[in-house]
Amino acid sequence: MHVKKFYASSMPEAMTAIRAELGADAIILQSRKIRQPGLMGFFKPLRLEVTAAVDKDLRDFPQPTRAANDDVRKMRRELADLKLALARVSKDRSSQQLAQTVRQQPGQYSMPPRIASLDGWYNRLLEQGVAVELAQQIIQTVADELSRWALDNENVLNEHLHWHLGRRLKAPQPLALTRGNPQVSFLVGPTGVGKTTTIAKLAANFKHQHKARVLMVTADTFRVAAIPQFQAFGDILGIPVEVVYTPQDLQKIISKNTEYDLILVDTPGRSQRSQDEVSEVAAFLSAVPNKTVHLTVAANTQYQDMHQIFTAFSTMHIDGFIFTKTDETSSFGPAYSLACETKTPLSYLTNGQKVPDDIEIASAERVIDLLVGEVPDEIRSTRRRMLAATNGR
Ligand SMILES: Nc1nc2c(ncn2[C@@H]2O[C@H](COP(=O)(O)OP(=O)(O)OP(=O)(O)O)[C@@H](O)[C@H]2O)c(=O)[nH]1
Ligand SMILES: [Mg+2]
Repeated sequence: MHVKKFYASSMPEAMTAIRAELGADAIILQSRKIRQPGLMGFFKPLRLEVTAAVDKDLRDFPQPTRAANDDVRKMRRELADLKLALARVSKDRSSQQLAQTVRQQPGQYSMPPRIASLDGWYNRLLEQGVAVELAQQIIQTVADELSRWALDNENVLNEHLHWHLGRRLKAPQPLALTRGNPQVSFLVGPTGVGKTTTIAKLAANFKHQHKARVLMVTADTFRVAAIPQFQAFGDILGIPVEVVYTPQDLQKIISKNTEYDLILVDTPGRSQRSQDEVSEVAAFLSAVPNKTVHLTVAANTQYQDMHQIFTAFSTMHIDGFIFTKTDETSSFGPAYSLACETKTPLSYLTNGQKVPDDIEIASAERVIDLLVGEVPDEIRSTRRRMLAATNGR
């Protein structure tokens, strides 16, 4: 058994040093925050002291022991059984409904009581609608990385889980301006999810906060009243508006409006079930070589439907997601799962009908809040440092 203390400013930094020095089998025995030595240490930020150990045979080390052995193997088996049982219940239910089933049939699922803390987290993720397989992976990874002591320590476990939830997300890709070179940005997605409203929110924010010259273009000439709605947003916001009927129209509008910083292109809502309809939108995108494309999905959509939407629209290159209507659901798991599984950045969240206020960049912190609820200040500040160290969010 080789035991060593590591000092770092964050858990990811400590983990990197531990993995480099002790290897992938190292486990964390303990972690605590300590003040830096000397008089001036009082004024400096707290350091993290992490005790880690590595040994091929941990049986000689009675307490704390690695949680990732028998318990976890048993847990893995039970999770696999659970997955099979759930799959049998109904193939087309959302994972949120599946979580409901878990609660209704507790006999089908019993985590070993010795890792009840993980059991609680696992159920919480399922209740939020996180996909079963993803929830299993998250819990499994945490179980593998933390010692028994850490798993029983609520704060350490919570911090670690929050960090894991955040590090699975790609960094958001909000629109970025290059002066003198108009950025053309499309919003695509199913009907009624809030594409036009989100375009208006983005346009107003870029105009007022970034002093950008913004042009709004709509290719939605299908829906009755779509053009007057678009025109009304333009008038209220004082932003010029163009309507295009064909991909060639769009090409012309873009090449003659080079003085703008941002050209936001609205597209007609298309059903993911109709590949023809989606292809019509794709034809508008093909007319513009340099562009960004955001797939707009309502956060209250069922998980299976979200997957279908992503599959149908992934014939276009999707740069990021915009999840709308977060105010209309208390389960953010399907949206979180889709972003993780498709490895696609989650760029914006919208949480209401108000233009321009109800939109924000999807920071990992905000996403985790939506997923697991608001957290105490202490966890929030540690989490912010850990996430910043991981992916600069
Ligand atoms: N609660 C809530 N409603 C929203 C949000 N975003 C948009 N809406 C509302 O959703 C409805 C549809 O919004 P639109 O912007 O017209 O949706 P769309 O995707 O452009 O619709 P189509 O063009 O018909 O495909 C409107 O009533 C919006 O006010 C949101 O974040 N929260
Ligand atoms: Mg619209």
